[in-house]
Amino acid sequence: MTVTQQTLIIVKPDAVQRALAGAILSRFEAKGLRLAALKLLQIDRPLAERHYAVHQGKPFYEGLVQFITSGPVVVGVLEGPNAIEATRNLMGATNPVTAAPGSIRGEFALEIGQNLVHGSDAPETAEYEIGLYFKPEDIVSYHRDVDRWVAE
Ligand code: DAT
Ligand code: MG
Repeated sequence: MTVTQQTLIIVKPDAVQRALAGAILSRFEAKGLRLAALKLLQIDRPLAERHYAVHQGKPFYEGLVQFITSGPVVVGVLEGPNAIEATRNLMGATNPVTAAPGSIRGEFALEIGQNLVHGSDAPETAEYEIGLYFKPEDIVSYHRDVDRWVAE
């Protein structure tokens, strides 16, 4: 079933440092998803802890927080039909070694700790994560003329 959704993406510090931010955003745009919000910032520790709260206590948690706070990121909201699952599929599996060729992680990354991109994994997660980075008035929900050529 097609349902219009919003999802949060983060172009992670490794992607910004490797000058892949534009290429990664392009993939989502080319898929047909709309950017509904976008900004560059450096995530601080309290924000990282809120973002990755579900992973607290896992062996990789500390490294994950260190990594996501290590440099600027580009954070955005994508909107469109089935945006959450479409974004996750474009990202590829969490471990880039097994991520499908053609996916962002499959094409551009090699290590789970530096896997370039984040995308919300469910509607509730998306709502929570969007709220961490954007005020309601920062999000611009709109339609483009081309949208009717992407989804009926
Ligand atoms: P995803 O980013 O695909 O949603 P996740 O939510 O399970 O994956 O984990 C969040 C991030 O934590 C992931 O992008 C990279 C890191 N991570 C997950 N599992 C890991 C592991 N086993 N070792 C090291 N880092 C890991
Ligand atoms: Mg996740």
